[in-house]
Amino acid sequence: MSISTPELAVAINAARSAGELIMRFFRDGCDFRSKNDDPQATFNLVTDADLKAEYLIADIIRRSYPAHAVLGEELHPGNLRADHLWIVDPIDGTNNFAHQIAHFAVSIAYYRAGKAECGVIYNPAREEWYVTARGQGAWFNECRVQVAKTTRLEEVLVGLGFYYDRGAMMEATLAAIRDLLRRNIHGTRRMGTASLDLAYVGTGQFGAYFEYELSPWDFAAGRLFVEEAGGLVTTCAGTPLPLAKTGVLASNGPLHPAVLEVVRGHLPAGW
Ligand code: LIP
Repeated sequence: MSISTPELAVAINAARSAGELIMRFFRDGCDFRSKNDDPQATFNLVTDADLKAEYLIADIIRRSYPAHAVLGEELHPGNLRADHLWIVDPIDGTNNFAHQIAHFAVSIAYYRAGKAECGVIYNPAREEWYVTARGQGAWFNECRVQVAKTTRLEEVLVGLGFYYDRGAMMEATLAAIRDLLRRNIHGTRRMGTASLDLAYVGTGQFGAYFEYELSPWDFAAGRLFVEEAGGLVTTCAGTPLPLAKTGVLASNGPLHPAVLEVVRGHLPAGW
């Protein structure tokens, strides 16, 4: 790898170890269950692999940085205002994983004083590493990458995601898809893994990506990857991205205004 920081080395080691554990579950098949208490929203899934992987990642981080805070999707409440904060999604794309679709990732990011310093997004099913560090660029499997160069929506794919609601958020997303398709984009892609969607903006495979509601562990590493690849990441309202549950809009930069006009235009009321 042509970039390195002490924290990035720990993140890569933790991602590799978690990936080995996750792939054992993936090959053997893994029971899943709904996270939601709401019987109507049974599609927010979790597996034993998520839980064991998050324990393993946190343990590896704490062996090097015992005083640092860890925020993890499944088990670690973490303090978003901690000076040294690790943000972990042990399996981003759990629904894909649970249904034996090999498109999921371990996402680990390190933040210092509220700023992203480094991150790794690792798809163990395909041995794909998306690695970044502040000021050191965005790298895909040892190759430095950059966002798409085009200024025209008619030349790109746009990634997107659906939050777990089946109400206003879903309707807003469907309306935004319709308007983007009417602008003659090459197509939309709902791949089911936000961190990899953001990585695809960084590599130029997507011109843009949006989702009206994500958690910090979904985007903590991917936002830095996009920015280090020369792109732009904001909320779906076009404001600076907070480290909180929020909508996310990422692009190569030149396409941001056009995609923002569509996405912001359909923002659910009150979001
Ligand atoms: C998922 C994201 C996806 C989003 C899902 C879910 P998880 O993360 O990667 O983009 O649409 O609602 O948030 O829950 O699989 O870690």
